[in-house]
Amino acid sequence: MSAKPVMGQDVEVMDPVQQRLMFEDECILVDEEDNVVGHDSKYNCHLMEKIEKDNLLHRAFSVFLFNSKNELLLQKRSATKVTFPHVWTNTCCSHPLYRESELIKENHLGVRNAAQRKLFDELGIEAKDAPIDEFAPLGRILYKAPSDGKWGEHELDYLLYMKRDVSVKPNPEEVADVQYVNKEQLQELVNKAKTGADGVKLSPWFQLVVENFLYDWWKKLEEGTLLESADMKTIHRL
Ligand code: DMA
Ligand code: MN
Repeated sequence: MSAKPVMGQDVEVMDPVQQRLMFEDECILVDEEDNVVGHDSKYNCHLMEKIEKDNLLHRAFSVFLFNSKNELLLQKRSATKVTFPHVWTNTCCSHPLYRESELIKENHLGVRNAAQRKLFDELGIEAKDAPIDEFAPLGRILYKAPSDGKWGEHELDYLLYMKRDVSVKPNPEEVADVQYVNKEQLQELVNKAKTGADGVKLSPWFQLVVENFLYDWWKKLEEGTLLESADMKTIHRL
């Protein structure tokens, strides 16, 4: 499965840090039931042409970090991200890699290890502030989304919840801006994204979570029943 990527012109203009990750990160390929079927470079997994031709689907995670006031931490992706630059999205998104520690199935430990790694890489949140046990998987979604003509996503995405007050030090290579939002503030951002006001855009996966789950999560968070409602059996095809 891991055909050598062809170096195109785009590679020369790609930000060097993001370029390195495109070739060093080896993503986990899964079938639509989330069984591991192989691995391939982050580069290949996000090339729309390859996704369509080989039906490549890879495993991913999306962290939703709330503070003690039940506000959700959002990030704006940096201008140098190859896929979906400049868009507002949930706290942190990335991929568990094809390595032993991130392939562990029990209690979704592999995905949670990856989430801890990336919270530090992207937001400077230290491991002691993001203990593995405190990432709670709430569900899984499967979706496909083009970024521009060339790049896109086709992911089986674990939605991970954590509630904790943390100190954040965004890495400018990854993150252009951060903000905490309550329900009303998120709705304002969603409205702006609809009309394009202030140039606001949302990532497609965050938009799907907002439309399908987030307000219900907020309600359950206020009632204290969110963790009971986790469903790791269903894979929601959105
Ligand atoms: C990929 O995120 C994961 C999802 C859920 C879209 P990303 O493009 O931010 O990955 P990375 O941080 O590894 O570049
Ligand atoms: Mn991806």
